[in-house]
Amino acid sequence: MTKGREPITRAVEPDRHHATTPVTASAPTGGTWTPDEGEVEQFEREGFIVVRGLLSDEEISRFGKAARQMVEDRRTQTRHLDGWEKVFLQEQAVWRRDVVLRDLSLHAGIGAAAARLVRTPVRLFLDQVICKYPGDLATLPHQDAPFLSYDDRRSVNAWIALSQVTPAHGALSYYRGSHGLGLLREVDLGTEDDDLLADAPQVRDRPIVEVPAQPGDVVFHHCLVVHQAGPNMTGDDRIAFSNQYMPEGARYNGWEHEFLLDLGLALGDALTSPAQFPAPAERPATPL
Ligand SMILES: O=C(O)CCC(=O)C(=O)O
Repeated sequence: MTKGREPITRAVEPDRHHATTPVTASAPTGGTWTPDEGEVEQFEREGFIVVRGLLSDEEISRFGKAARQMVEDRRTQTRHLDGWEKVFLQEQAVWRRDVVLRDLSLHAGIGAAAARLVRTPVRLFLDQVICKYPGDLATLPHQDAPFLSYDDRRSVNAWIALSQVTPAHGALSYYRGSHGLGLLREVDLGTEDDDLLADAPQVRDRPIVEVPAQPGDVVFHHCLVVHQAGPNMTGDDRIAFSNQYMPEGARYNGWEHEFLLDLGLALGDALTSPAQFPAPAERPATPL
């Protein structure tokens, strides 16, 4: 399915450390993956871990269909092709409004795995459908931490492939171990030339690992690990879902997001209301 634009090839700069074989775990039965101590240490060392086949076939089919529907509904609206929207579509706070996808936002197995990786109970901060349409630009190298509305770094993102993601579709790449560099500056992902690596050349010393993915694969990444994605040079939508988990008790630091605006948060508030930031497997009473 195309949206009628020529693919724009803003390539991600190749790197002499480039590798395409990530260190990988696999979920033996689909739907469950409980990282053992060695895998938790691997995540702590590398800043990310790839889990093949975490979703079951039934989940891939159900969630994939619902996400495609959301992407399709949005495609028919006018997209403002500037800023972020040249890079990917983001549909946020999905759990509050989609009866099917909320099961992925509140997925007990993925949430429990995230909690084990950061060694603390977690709540969902932000869930979103992400679609890189055909022709969408590369996602520039960045950390997630500068965009988070809390300062606690025990935060992990589960990036869940719902379509095939080859390098040509804009696969994610991670600078292995770059979370150890600490907090870098925010990147304006809506521009084409905000070059974090120019200001933080030490990132280039870290090997970059590209992560092609199949539907149902999940990459867990630390909020400080530097990552990027290539442009979508295919005619297919690259569809993913992502859950950003924060540690229990994280406090609001004033960073605004549109999905937070109606929640009435004050600086320093604990982000612990189950109706606003559910723990995985909690079933908030919020009407859909
Ligand atoms: O999907 C992408 O291209 C980037 C996603 C990302 O940066 C993230 O989920 O943290």
